[in-house]
Amino acid sequence: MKSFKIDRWINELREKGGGLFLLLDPDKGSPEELADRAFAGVGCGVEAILVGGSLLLGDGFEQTVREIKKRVDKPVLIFPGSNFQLAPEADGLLFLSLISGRNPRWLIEEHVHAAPRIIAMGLQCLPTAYLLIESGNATSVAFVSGTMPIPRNKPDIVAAHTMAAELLGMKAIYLEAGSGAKLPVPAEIVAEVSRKTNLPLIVGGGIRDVETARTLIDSGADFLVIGSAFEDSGDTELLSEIAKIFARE
Ligand code: 1GP
Repeated sequence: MKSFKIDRWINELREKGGGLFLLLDPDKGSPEELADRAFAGVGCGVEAILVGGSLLLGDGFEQTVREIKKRVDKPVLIFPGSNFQLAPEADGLLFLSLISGRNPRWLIEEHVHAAPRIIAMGLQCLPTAYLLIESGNATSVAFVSGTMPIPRNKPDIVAAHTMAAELLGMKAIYLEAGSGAKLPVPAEIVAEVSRKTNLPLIVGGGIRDVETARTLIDSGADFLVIGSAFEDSGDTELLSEIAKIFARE
């Protein structure tokens, strides 16, 4: 994928109707097992593999990205939980700034530590506004980042954040309920953000069934991210069914 350009790729995919991304946590299996899972995901129609997690306990991150790259022909993108999650073989990186929070570490500090290595590795970045939405349970990302998610019943507050992100020049929005969230991002929030901003809109956290996926897509999500549901069950049918929703003829 030498000619791969991450911002062009996501905008072209969005114009074609969006797509499903599969998130793999590098701590949840050996590099080979995760590569198998990525391969299965691509077989179900996922458009990209995201690799990352809030906490990285093992030391196999680079190896995991390398193994996945050997097995799939879709972009392998880093979804970094910290500046330690970098790998030169990745096709790109969601350069996340946790703008729903007020913790400088996740707004800019991790980025400062990562930037020289990102440039040295030649990794392409998609500057992404990352927002945590309250999801009915405590999630790793809220705990680890030490930030308070935005209340579920405040679409206007979420939209104001995403409007600011667009004015700041960010290139994508990720609305996050948190991995294993009890409740996914509310459809009303997705709809409000979709109305008020014009950036590729990624939604993830707590998506476990086709109906939820359909509602989020109908509300304006361009991309959905599934992690736990596939990690827990290996249910390829679920991934295929959700991937098919995007194939609007
Ligand atoms: C987490 O949005 C992703 O960052 C995916 O969440 O694991 O709940 O699918 P799940």
